[in-house]
Amino acid sequence: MQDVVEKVYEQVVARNRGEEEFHQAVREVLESLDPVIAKHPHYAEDGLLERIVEPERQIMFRVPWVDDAGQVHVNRGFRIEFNSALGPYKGGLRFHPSVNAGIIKFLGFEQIFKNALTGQGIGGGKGGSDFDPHGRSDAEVMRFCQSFMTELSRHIGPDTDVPAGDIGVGGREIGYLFGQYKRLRNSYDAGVLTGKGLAWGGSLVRTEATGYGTVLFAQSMLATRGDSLEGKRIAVSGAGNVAIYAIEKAQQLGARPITFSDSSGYVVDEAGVDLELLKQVKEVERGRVADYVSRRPGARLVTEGRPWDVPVDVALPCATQNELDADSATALLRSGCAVVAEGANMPCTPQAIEAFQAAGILYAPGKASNAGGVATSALEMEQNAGRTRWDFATAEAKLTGIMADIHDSCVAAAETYGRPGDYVLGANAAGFTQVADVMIAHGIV
Ligand code: NDP
Ligand code: 2IT
Repeated sequence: MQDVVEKVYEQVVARNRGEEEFHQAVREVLESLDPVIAKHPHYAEDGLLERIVEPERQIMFRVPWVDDAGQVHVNRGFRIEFNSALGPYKGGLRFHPSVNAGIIKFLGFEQIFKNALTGQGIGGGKGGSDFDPHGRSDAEVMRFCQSFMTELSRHIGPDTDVPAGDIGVGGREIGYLFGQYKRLRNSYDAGVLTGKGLAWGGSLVRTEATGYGTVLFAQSMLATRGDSLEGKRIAVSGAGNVAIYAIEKAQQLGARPITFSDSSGYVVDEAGVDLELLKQVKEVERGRVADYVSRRPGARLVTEGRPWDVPVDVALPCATQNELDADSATALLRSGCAVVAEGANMPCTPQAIEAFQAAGILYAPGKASNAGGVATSALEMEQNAGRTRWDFATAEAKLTGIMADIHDSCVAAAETYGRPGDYVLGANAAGFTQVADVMIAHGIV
């Protein structure tokens, strides 16, 4: 990295001790900025880099709640309002025991550039809690969400900060959160949360959007090499919202996804994933991947290793950060995998990304390839503001157009800065310059 950029990185590490995921996300963006700063030195003036790596506001709060047995639990809640240059803070809430300030900060930082790439006027934020919804009753999840929103409601609003789902937060949780917000504010501000139910302000296609968008991005990358997903074998990780709808869109485009996973292991189904069964097990029953295998002849459960050990043409990591390391990358490359598109946020380690780029395969960073989810959240906000509701085809056509535009702006930026085909540089440079130009216009704030 250039001296000026390296200094900013060192400051981030010194100021945010022990927050490795945040350091990792910042380093990836700053490294990409070398050619941008070299061409446009004004981006390193007036403390712009120092300002962009510092959240505008960080909120941390106690979340007390009572379980079904009457025992009191105390979790920690977070909301990082990272950057509002382009619009209200926007980004999901993650409920997972691993959540801490560094993880929420890395997610909030990535969200700034991802949201800029969508072109929809949304700033970057993220939140969550170390609460673990697994094994909790609906009543426990409801009481937790009500306690969480009791504090969060002071900080959010349709023009201020608009949370949505992420790991552990889906339609059920957004419902409980919205119910409590409405009660506290005595106001039906539908636009305060996205990922809502269809009967109370939600948008068609929001459920499918992240997974669909990731696969559409992979298809666009393949098209640059005159190829398509038709007939390709795909490894998917995760078995949640993003993974399920990545599998659905891949099947619609004629590909054959053969794996999915959760924290108990991964499933290999050489005949191709039975999507109806997977939805039944995961969305309806909230079960484990073993419940799929017990009902699907020919499928096997592997409890050691990762889906990346299975020979495939395309890999779609859709579970969590740093789930695909250098060894996994080597295994994928050895088996001939030629496309990696991230459905999750930062699932590939820096060493894995280096291996993919050195091999010259198509690799898309999550801030570009998984932007369809937040883009469709912005479409939900647009429908809420207009008190209107689009049909599935209209919403899906808009998502498809946005993903194509994101792909094309990554390609164009990579060319502008001298590394054609480098989607990491393309996404970071295109996202950064949009935010930076507006921050300059707004003055030193
Ligand atoms: P879900 O909670 O619906 O599903 C998460 C899946 O990943 C589950 O199968 C879960 O297994 C698995 N998983 C999560 N953490 C771990 C872990 N530490 N180790 C092993 N497996 C794990 O979440 P989503 O599908 O919504 O999110 C998946 C990824 O996509 C995340 O990185 C998220 O940030 C990203 N993303 C999500 C968007 C959205 O719209 N929902 C938008 C853009 C990105 P288990 O149940 O066993 O924990
Ligand atoms: O990481 C993400 O982009 C999300 N979890 C979705 C955020 C949103 O506001 O829809």
